[in-house]
Amino acid sequence: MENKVFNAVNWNKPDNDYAQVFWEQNIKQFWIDTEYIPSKDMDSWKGLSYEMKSTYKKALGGLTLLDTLQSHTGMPKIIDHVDSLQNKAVLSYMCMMEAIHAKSYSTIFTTVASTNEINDVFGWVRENKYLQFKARTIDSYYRGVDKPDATDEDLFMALGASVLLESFLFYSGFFLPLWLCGQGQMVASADIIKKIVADESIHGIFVGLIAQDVYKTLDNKEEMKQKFLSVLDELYQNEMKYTEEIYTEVGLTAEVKEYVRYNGNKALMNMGFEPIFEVKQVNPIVLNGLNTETTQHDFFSKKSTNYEKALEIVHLKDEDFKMDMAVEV
Ligand code: MN3
Ligand code: MN3
Repeated sequence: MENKVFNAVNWNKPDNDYAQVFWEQNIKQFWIDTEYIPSKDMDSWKGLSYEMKSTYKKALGGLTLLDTLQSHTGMPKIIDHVDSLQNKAVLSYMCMMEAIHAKSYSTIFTTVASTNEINDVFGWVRENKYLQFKARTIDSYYRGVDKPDATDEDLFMALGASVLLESFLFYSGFFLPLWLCGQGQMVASADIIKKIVADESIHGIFVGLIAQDVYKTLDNKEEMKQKFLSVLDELYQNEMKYTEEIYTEVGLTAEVKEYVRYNGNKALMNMGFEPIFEVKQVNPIVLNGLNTETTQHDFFSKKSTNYEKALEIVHLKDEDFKMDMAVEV
């Protein structure tokens, strides 16, 4: 066995000019699903049409699949193959949040849907060919880094796939809760969704920066860029069909497709590439759903104002409980 040397992560010496900033921003954004109260949405849920409920459940089911894949495979594979120990630490934190994301949809489901309905959604996820295509495609690039002869090109494609998942593939699903929230419906559940959107926003930027670092070292940049663009195109075609399948019955297909293209351009920018999709206008109700005063999702913005956790923890000691019983007479 070779004598491999193991390094300890040293945060006193920056690995790059962004890991520290992303570490801090990620921690500022920490949240857990159980601190939200989606049961406030019960009346709103009852007021939705059968078709709208059906689309909502499918949208959340699809999102659950993507966050499951990201927490179990995407982040761990990337963590194992990037060089910087500080980047690995940031990714590990993000990985934990992916598990919270994946769980949080269940927190919404369990409030609004019956056990049978929930089982139907998870069954639908397993059988939906477009969702399975998304997962299979992204997963194949994640697993590419584990080949015995894997190169930096494989790492670049895994990072690129991750950016596509974070910055592009989620948005056909995010559209509906944001659109409903923009009109005052399902608002409490949307607070959870908006926390996820805010997290995915920094995940896409961070993984994009690592991808750009790897890209700089490649000899065949143009070839790899084209390879990335062809994966994007393949997934884009699939997103169009997925969108038609789940949104036609509620008449939102055109708007969702536009939102998908808008986010496709964001994914490209996160990779350091030029936007390629023509976007006329994103449905203002969706942007309204994102931009209520309760939540900010812009990078480096503060924590949302509707959720404040204590960031400074003071550990209590036994002495703290010894009250001074001396009474002045
Ligand atoms: Mn996530
Ligand atoms: Mn993510």
